[in-house]
Amino acid sequence: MEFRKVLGLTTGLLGLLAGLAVAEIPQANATPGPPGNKPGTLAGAAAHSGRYFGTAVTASKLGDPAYTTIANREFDMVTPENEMKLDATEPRQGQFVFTAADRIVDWAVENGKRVRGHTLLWHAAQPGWLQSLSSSALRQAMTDHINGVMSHYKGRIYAWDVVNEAFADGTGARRNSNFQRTGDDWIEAAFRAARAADPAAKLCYNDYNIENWASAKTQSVYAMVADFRARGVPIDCVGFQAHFGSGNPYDGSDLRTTLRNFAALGVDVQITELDIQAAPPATYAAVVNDCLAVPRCAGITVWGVRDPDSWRSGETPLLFDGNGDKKPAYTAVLHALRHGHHSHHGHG
Ligand code: 9MR
Repeated sequence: MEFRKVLGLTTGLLGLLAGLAVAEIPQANATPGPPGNKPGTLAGAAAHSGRYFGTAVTASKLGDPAYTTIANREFDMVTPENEMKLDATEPRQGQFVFTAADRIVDWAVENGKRVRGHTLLWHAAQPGWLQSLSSSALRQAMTDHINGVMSHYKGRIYAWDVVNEAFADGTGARRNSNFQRTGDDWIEAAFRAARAADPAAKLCYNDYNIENWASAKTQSVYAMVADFRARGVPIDCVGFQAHFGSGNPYDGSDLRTTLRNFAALGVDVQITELDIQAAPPATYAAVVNDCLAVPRCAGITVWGVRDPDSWRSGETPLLFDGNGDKKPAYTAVLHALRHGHHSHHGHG
């Protein structure tokens, strides 16, 4: 964000202070949610315990006032749904394109929101040139990609999903991907490069189907994070996507156990892509309560605003319907955020 842009978009002393903070203090992106948080909103209710409440945002919908009205009112954290993926940001090797991602980041900052960067290295959504590389050329391209994207957004991202979905379902082995074929140490190399590129950003490992403690995949990710912590590989957070439904049922208090156990390793935990098949209010409330119960659970992000915005729209898994009206799940989440037994999330 340009300093001048901050001045232009805010008024008076507050704007000046915000501009100075962004210009001079690298940790400025770690300030709490916007002062505009209203009590009757998800972000406002979450802020009471020091947490954020976020949503995935699509750049192409930022011109739709029905969409932006809800997104702006209810959420104080934003994740670009696709615009920061490898195919979007580096469509040709060494030629970075940030147009769509910048639209989202600018919108977020203009509206007092923080941003989760998603994602630097993922087996999916890769441009063709990257898929055709291997061994040391691929490893170099991975590092170059991290440096290119993170330096563009330096100081403006609350947390990066440095590596996304690197483990296989079922066995808990590493997922077989071009990245994995460059050697087991690709994940730690990515985290080290990321720390150097933007020391102010929290660095997360993000995955799905790691909500249930007993699953082999969860155990493998846990072992990796424990190993990273023990060896000083820089990692600050673990993102639990939490795409729940018949394929990945929400299982009672199990998510809370998982969040607690990961937090005990000394990392923040975050719910990063929450959606639940048919949006049962009780399950949504239970997920919120699981996060509230764990002091190091920093916040919750839902994966889209209205049901038709969802990647699995047929399952109507979100908090707002196609008319933009609040669903019963919304009311359950808001109630849990306001009245649940919550621990306070400290700023780590
Ligand atoms: O919701 C995203 C969808 O629009 C994209 O087509 C898809 C492929 O890039 O990715 C979806 O988001 C995924 C996220 O990036 C990682 N976790 C699983 C999400 C749902 O598939």
